[in-house]
Amino acid sequence: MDIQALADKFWEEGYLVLEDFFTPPLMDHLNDVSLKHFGLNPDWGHNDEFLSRSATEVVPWFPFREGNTDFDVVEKDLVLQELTEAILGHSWNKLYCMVMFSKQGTKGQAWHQDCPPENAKQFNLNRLIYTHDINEVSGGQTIVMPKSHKIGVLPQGEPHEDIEGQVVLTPRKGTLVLLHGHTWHRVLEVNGVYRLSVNSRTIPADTPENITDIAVYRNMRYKFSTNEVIEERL
Ligand SMILES: O=C(O)CCC(=O)C(=O)O
Ligand SMILES: [Fe+2]
Repeated sequence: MDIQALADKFWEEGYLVLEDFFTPPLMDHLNDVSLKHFGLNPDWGHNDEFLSRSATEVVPWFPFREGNTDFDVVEKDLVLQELTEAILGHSWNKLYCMVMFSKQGTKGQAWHQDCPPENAKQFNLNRLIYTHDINEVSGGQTIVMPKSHKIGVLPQGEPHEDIEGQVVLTPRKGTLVLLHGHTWHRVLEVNGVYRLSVNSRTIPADTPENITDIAVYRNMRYKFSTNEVIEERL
């Protein structure tokens, strides 16, 4: 694996897809651990205003904060560490590991940027791991807008409409997707019994740890720590 070539591709496109990065038994284990935590009908982690305004239906879980160490193998993967360093440079930091669950029939996630794009040097790097197949049948495909990490702010508009040039990702079990936090992205409606993804987030040196506190949607900027819309974008 030519790590530098992969890092260059990431910086060109704003995302990178690596299939079969993790083994099926590890993915089955992490899928089981996650389902044990969530069940199939967990309560929403967000308040009603966020759920209706953001058109985003996902329940987060931060396993390390509860002393669960099953996801440690992912964070300790040496190739993943090397790739992260090639992309972010020296002294990058872990941010947190978040497992995301969506119920059958839910909307997925509307177009967003994980953090404000005004300062190109300050961003989060999503390291997304898929513990089960995501495809046309299951729904819940991840959609990205190539090169949008270099454009700036996501345009105002409909939360879930197609944007010309978007790319639909269908990550299989074991796929790693690296995604720049300024890259415009969304998740389609979930048809399968559930949808899970794991995100081991990291940041470059000198990036504030609350970098993902404010997310940008097409209709608003939302601050999670205070549960408020801090900017209307209608
Ligand atoms: O679950 C996914 O495929 C992407 C979720 C997402 O938007 C994120 O982790 O920032
Ligand atoms: Fe996101």
